Amino acid sequence: MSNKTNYRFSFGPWNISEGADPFGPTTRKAYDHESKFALYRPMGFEGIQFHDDDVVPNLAEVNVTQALVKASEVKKALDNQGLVAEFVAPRLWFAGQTIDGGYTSNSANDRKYALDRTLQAVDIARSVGTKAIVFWLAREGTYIREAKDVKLAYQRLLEVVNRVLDYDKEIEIWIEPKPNEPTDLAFVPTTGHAISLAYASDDHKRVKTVIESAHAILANLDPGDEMAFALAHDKLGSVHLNDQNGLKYDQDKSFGSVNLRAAFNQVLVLEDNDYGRRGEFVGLDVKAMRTQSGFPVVKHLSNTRQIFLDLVEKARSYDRKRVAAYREARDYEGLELYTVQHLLGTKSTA
Ligand code: 3MF
Ligand code: MG
Repeated sequence: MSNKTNYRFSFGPWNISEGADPFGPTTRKAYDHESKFALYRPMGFEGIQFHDDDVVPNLAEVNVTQALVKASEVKKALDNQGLVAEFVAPRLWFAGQTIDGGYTSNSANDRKYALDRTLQAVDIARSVGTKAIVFWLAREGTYIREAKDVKLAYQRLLEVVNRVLDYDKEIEIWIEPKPNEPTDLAFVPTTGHAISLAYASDDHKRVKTVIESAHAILANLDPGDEMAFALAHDKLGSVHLNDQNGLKYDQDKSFGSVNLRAAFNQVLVLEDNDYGRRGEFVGLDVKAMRTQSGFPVVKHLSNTRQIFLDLVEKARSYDRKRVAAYREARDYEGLELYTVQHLLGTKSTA
């Protein structure tokens, strides 16, 4: 029997969306941004993942002081509802200054915009009550490889990491790797890249990763193995659980909905390594199907949480002694049948 962590769950407001995709408009009415906060506790969630402009929606139009006042107000609203901010991520993929990326843009002005906005995101994070900022390096990459000097780009990324660590001595940076989309070739495509950036930094203990299942699958890697690798370095800041049907666009499907066994193995890695005992969240990053109607549409979130908890039960009842015996005998065929039947809830007579 492994640990009995009571998992805490989080998701970002963008996970309640209107169904637009690159080929068609919205299919659902927008649900008021701040009203979303009231949906969290009743569904069993207590953490909110934020982009900087999810905290301060009109970020580009307000001055620095106004932004922090707004962030403190949001903090109070969260306190009142028993919620906490898990992290704040600077949204460096929307503004005109980030068309060619931020930290790795070929334009010095754009790079300055990205750094300034990131330092502001740190202040917003502290005001809303979290010490974690997430770098999802959306447009840090290229559409054609000749467009940027890649070695220089990695040096620029490291410089930004060090600037942020120096700017706030308590802040943690969690890098969320992704191999492609929106760019063709992304810098920091995998957990290994993120962790080597961490070790190259001035204070590696404050540089960790967020591992999103779908992002690992898009890199043709196993999400559970990526999580285990980060845990082996004590660098799993958070997870973004979801699922992905092969090497396509980023699908953000409900956790376990495509590959139940890979989902089980992710839960097993988290369970067996006491993930969550220091307050780490089980974060979700799931999108409802465009076909789904309702107001608000949240089943994909509650379903994913339930599937995770069901898999925790499966992980806790997985007979570790039996597993050890199969390993000892090197009977992996036997281990496979036991594992699959454990998931199916069936029992073989063989
Ligand atoms: C993109 C993502 C993002 C990040 C988010 C926080 C829209 O594939 O997964 O979600 O998770 O920006 O870093
Ligand atoms: Mg994500």
